[in-house]
Amino acid sequence: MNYFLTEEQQMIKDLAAKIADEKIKPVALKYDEEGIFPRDIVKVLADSDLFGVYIPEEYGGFGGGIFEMALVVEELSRACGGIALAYAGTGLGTYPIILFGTEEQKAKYLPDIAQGKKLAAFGLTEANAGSDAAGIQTTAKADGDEYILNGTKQWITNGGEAEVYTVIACTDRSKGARGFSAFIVEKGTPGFSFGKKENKMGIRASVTSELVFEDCRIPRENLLAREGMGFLVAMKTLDRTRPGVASQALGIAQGAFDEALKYSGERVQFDKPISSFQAIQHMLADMAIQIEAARCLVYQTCRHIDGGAKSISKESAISKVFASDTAMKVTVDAVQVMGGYGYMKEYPVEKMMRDAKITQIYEGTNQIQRNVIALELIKSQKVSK
Ligand code: COS
Repeated sequence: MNYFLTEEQQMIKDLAAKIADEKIKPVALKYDEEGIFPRDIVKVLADSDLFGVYIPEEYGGFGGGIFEMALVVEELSRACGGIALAYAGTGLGTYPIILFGTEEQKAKYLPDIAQGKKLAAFGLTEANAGSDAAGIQTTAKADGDEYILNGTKQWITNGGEAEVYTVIACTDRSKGARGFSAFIVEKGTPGFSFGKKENKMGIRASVTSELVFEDCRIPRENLLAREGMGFLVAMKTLDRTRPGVASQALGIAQGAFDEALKYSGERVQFDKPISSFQAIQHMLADMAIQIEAARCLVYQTCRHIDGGAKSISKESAISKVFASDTAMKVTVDAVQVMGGYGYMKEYPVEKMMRDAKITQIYEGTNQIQRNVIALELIKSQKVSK
């Protein structure tokens, strides 16, 4: 399908694809097996100016949007969904600053992120606040011209590796969802440390850690937006980054499909390549149908958001659900097409199947996405009455 990308978008996609094929594919299995954070790949992405594609030009970026970010994430994820996360997790941590940062905050943080000198991370989730994001316990107490943060964030992508963290904390418990605030916290701030590093099923080249705040003092100027707007900062960020998860899922699905298709032409059984059997042909066709449908949806959702559409929560959730469910199905089928070999760690589809699972879970489980979609549908019906 020709998606009629602009010349710049095609260039970005091709560049990311080249890095995926030449630099990521050769190390993907090793980094997964050994849980190696891909500092070398981060450097290649930085040297190629890919970190800046979604950052405004005045802060050293390319001036693109969600779509440009998604194109990079898709291509990198085709080779490794875990390695791609150093990049995608930075996007998640950076968007609160792009959306809500003051001139000073943007000027201070975005240029280094655009150049890939600093990675970012987003701290919302806690041990008892996953789907129920409003259940967070981390507090930020105003004290003169500072805030004092206390609490622990859990399962934070890029935790420990990133230099810039956007963190949601409670400033007034009595106000419910309007009692949260968002802050920028820099690595190295006294009272800010990193706890448990998780041992995961998939995306093992990505680091997932706890963020621990113990009387961590940050200057008042690190408050993003206004006090009480933290939940909104989180929700508006996730509305824009869920298509990023969708593109990660899309890339993983494409990577698994490519492997299965290639294998089906090489593997001979009953004196014929298995691609000559209709049972395999139909599986391949179904995989291709789902991937193309997911790509149409993800690309159009990105264009919808970048085009300035007002209502984006439902569309963003739809693309995340569809693409991640597709990734899960396609990777399972890729393993099936490749049979015993597909199940072995020497072949990449086993890893892709493990990597795919998280896309149905993080940045809001697919059940939460369905809540978002259903609530929007019901709301729109009430408005039209
Ligand atoms: N954009 C703007 N405002 C939003 C919003 C959005 N997408 N979603 C919610 N809000 C607002 C609501 O309008 C409401 O505002 P008012 O107080 O003015 O009425 C407020 O935020 C609270 O919303 P709501 O009552 O719907 O909040 P809930 O606690 O019921 O939670 C869900 C809503 C489930 C959608 C939210 O908790 C969520 O997204 N959970 C998943 C979190 C997640 O993605 N975690 C992964 C972390 S990053 S890996």
